[in-house]
Amino acid sequence: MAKTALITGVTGQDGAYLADLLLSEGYTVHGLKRRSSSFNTGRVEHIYQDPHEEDARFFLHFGDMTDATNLIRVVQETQPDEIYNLAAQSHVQVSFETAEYTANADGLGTLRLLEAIRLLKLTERTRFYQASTSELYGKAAEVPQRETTPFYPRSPYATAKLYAFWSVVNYREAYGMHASNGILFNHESPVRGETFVTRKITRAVAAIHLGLQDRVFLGNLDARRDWGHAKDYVRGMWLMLQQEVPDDYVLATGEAHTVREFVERAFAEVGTGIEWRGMGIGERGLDAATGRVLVEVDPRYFRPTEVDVLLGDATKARERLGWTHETGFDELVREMVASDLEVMRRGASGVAHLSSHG
Ligand code: NDP
Ligand code: GDR
Repeated sequence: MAKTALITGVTGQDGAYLADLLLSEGYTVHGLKRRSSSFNTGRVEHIYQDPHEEDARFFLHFGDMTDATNLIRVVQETQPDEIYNLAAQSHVQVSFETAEYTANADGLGTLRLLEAIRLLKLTERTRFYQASTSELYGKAAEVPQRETTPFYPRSPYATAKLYAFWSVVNYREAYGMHASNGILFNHESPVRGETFVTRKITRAVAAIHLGLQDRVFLGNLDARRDWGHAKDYVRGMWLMLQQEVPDDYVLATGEAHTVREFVERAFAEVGTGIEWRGMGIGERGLDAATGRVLVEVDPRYFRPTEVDVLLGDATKARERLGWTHETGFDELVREMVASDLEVMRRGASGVAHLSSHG
């Protein structure tokens, strides 16, 4: 029998890649989408099917993680074999401005879904994946971080996700639910949200190269992240729910780079070398050939508390799930820059709205 999955956050980066994967595995896929005054289904447009079509296997439902009755109804209607809880206010810096909302959507939202499964007596049937995060490690006690590394969250986003993480563990232990946490390190793609640092950089590189933008303003250039490709990571999510026993797993590449290195690598894709001048707030990145300023540090992108180094050890996932990443750092940057160049050349991405503050 073909399986049915419910994906919250289906309109986001990971939701779109996961929906693709599950449809290719023969699933019927239901996705939760928010009502928005503007179009927000661009990432899943290529798989959208008219629900009236007889062979339709992809369906969208309006919903919100802050609305328990809505979540209960959608779970009841769809009776999923698997729920992937990817919906979240996922921007760390924004969470400092919207702390209560982030706690509600990311923390309590997860609890609402777990409760929906319990109330609808689906604990035996429905497997649950929680989008946990390397941000839980925050000011980490060890490098690299693995499943046993203690958590030390450094933002309202991370504290909300901490609540969600432990709710999942508790429902697993209390009710025997097949509920797993994927502790995923940063993963990116050409459809990464435009205000996360990688996509902000690759869009800026494309726009600067095409003469559409002057320079890009960034925050902490010294932060180190373990960046992988979203396509690889959604496969790991799926593998977690195919295991007999639920558990928590780190997914990571095992390689970390600074934001500064990401900038250099991305500009190298368009043949531009970067020379750094100054330090801290005054630091600037110059075109090595012309001396033109292309990168400036703007303290408004500094966070009240920063996560300095994230580097993951995915040994457990490799040994138990057979998971490993396929796309390396250079390939990831190349794909993102190439995609942004193409999108901007086609003029398809609201180039008129581009601002150097991204
Ligand atoms: P995105 O920000 O791209 O997508 C988030 C999704 O959640 C969007 O579909 C968004 O809808 C939806 N959403 C936000 N708030 C609500 C709400 N209140 N109710 C319903 N839906 C909501 O994130 P990613 O795809 O990058 O990440 C997926 C998940 O994985 C998130 O939970 C994130 O925190 C987590 N994560 C991500 C990592 C990464 O590096 N990408 C690493 C580790 C964890 P809309 O499109 O309308 O905004
Ligand atoms: P992160 O991703 O906070 O790791 O969370 P982000 O790309 O926002 O930041 C990464 C690092 O880059 C530094 N930085 C900047 N960040 C942004 N957004 N904009 C800038 O201009 C800028 N300049 C420097 C940041 O300070 C930070 O150190 C992502 C999200 O997807 C989360 O949902 C997820 O849980 C974690 O990854 C793992």
